[in-house]
Amino acid sequence: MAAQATEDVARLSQSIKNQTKTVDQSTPAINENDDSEDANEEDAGNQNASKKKKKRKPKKKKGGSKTQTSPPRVPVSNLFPNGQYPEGELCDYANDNHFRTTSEEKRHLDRSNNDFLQEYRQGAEVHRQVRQWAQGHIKPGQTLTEIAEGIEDSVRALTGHPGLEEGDNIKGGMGFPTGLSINHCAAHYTPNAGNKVVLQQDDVMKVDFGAHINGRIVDSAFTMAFNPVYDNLLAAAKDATNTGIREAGIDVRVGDIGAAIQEAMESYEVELSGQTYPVKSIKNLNGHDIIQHSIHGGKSIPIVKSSDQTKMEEGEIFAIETFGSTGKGYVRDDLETSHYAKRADAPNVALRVSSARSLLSTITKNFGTLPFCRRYLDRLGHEKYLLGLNNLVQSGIVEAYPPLCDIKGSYTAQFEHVSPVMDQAA
Ligand code: HZT
Ligand code: MN
Ligand code: MN
Repeated sequence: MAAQATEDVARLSQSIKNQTKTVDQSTPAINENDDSEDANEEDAGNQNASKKKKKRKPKKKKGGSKTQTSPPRVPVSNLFPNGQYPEGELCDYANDNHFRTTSEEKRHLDRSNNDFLQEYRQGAEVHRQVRQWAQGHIKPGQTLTEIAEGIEDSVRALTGHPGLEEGDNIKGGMGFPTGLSINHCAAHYTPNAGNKVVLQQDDVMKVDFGAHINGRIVDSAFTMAFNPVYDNLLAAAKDATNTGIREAGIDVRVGDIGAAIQEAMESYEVELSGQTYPVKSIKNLNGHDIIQHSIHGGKSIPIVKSSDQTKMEEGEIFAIETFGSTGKGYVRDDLETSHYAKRADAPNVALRVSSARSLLSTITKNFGTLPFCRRYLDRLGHEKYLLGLNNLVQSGIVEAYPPLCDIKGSYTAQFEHVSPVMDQAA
């Protein structure tokens, strides 16, 4: 498989100079950390695989390990002691008329943006290391619960925020619940307590998780399949997402990005048991901008042709995500809800249900407006909270995000990366 653009937040060092388009290539001068997709997974995975047997193996040096463990447990801040995280992959915009500011103004912007860029780069490094471990270790036969907990324990360890002390999860940790959506389900499925679902050999699973540092959410997803019959479906969504990243840029209309994404996506077809299916862009799923502590800033990036004239603006951060489907190309709410988030514009209403009041206090202290799931309430020790939670949803304080599924029997694939839109010409 060719190297793909997989840097999460990768485009943090985007230059808009007239260079060739480099979404699928690393650019050695700028990008020293191309994760070259799955190429590193064996290394990443096997490092400590035989830890228990090889007792005579040389001990780690004093002063902390400089390599990641498997499963990942070493905070990335230990691996990058000088705080300089990789800048990620450079990607030139498809168009080149994006110079907005003078060099002097740019230097000022670079400095004032530096903290937030550093936080994004740290979150991206956490995502990259956890993703590489997950890609090498997720296998059919595992339960969704163990897969989700494996990812979440890793993200929390690598951010250095276990998230059990009050307020710790606001400083860093999971940016939103680990989506593990299978087959016709495209998004927002994660197991609730007691879920016994086991990943199957012929499943197509979207793994969508977020790492955040100080509310800067790295939102990135990939799709796993163990049967090569789905290769074209995955390739379609990967191509479509990379196309979206290439098209993104200052003053670009989001409707035009949607058209380019759809064209890439729908140039693929998949053959399953002798039947040929055109790959469709799921027309009611979108990419989105991200603002601090909010997974959705208010702008959406369509993945089909659209007349939406909204423009991307300099300094905005976008999650470019695309979904391909062999079904209707349209999702609806289905199955039990697991994902929730306190609304940024939550009304200040008097709550008559006492369990709703105590739950809201927990949500506010531990998640703020970051999305959470029922398992995250369980691990904080909350019990029998469903009535209270539903009351918060009914009161308009908390928003429920039910799983989004196409028709039964269909298959969906997703890829997603964060793409800052910045004029950072050095
Ligand atoms: C909502 C709740 C979550 C944002 C996109 C998404 C996963 O579909 C505007 C456009 C996590 C994320 C979100 F718990 N959603 N990205 N990754 N889901 S969205 C959306 O609700 S809002 C798309
Ligand atoms: Mn996502
Ligand atoms: Mn997203």
